[in-house]
Amino acid sequence: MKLSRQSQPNGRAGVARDSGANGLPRIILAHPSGARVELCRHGAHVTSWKNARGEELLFLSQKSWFEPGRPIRGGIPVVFPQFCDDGPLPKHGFARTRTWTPAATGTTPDGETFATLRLEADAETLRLWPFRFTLEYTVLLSDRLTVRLAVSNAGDQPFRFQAVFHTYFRVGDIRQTGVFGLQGLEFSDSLKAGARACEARELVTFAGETDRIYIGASDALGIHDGGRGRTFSISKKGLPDVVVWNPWIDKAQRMEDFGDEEYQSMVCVETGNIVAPATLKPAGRWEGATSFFSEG
Ligand code: TA6
Repeated sequence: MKLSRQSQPNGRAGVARDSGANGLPRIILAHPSGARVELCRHGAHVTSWKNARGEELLFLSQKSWFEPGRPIRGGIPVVFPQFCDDGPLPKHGFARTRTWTPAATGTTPDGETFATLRLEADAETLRLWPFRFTLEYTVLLSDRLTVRLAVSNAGDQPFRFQAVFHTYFRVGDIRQTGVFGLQGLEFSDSLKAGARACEARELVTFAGETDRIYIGASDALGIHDGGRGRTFSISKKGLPDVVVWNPWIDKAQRMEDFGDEEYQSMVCVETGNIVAPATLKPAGRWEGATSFFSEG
């Protein structure tokens, strides 16, 4: 598919390509509103989303790796075809450590600046996971940020997969942060071997390590960032489950690519199909999308 190159007219809008950390190839999306996204071909990883005031809305660890074969810590990791250790593959699957190919860039009829990256099965992935897949990941920027993943089965065998946008939001102070839209949901507590419980709170707040998979969440949820007086609205489609994660003090200290104090300025609110993996027949196609909007 021809890659449409678009200069950045008046330096404010369009798509450009450059090299980011460690020389990794990157795509820059700039919207006329002044919003800006950085998208690394390594892992098709959104590493930065800035609002029109130039404020960074995503968390990216100061100690993140930017090297082949290792995941970037922060931004929006693309988790496919396996969530966490929920199977025999490397944790969170292989999509986040592969180099993706630019497939298309430009502006949509609705005025969003976008880039589409593609990943196809190859000898290495087939050794790990014996299925022929094609992924098309599209990042769209306007006054909001939308990420959309299309999974196609290019082989002759059905396959099951999990897909998650493992989004790291930047917050002023985790102790003044709460996630809303989860009240009444059943969740699996990853800190208690997946024990199930029901979320009683209107606002999920943090006073320690938190690692929960909320099952069958509504398509509208969000985060109150009290430290910055900001609210993130999150809307999702085709992704029933929501993971809420903060490593807190001890786990932060155990993570080599994460600063000891960085747990205070991030929260992961992840959207995906986890508890009930999707099954795709030959020639089948699946889509999941999430949009983020930040106020304040
Ligand atoms: O999505 C939550 C989680 O599964 C946590 O258990 C934690 O391990 C996090 O993902 C980060 O995983 P990673 O492999 O990127 O270190």
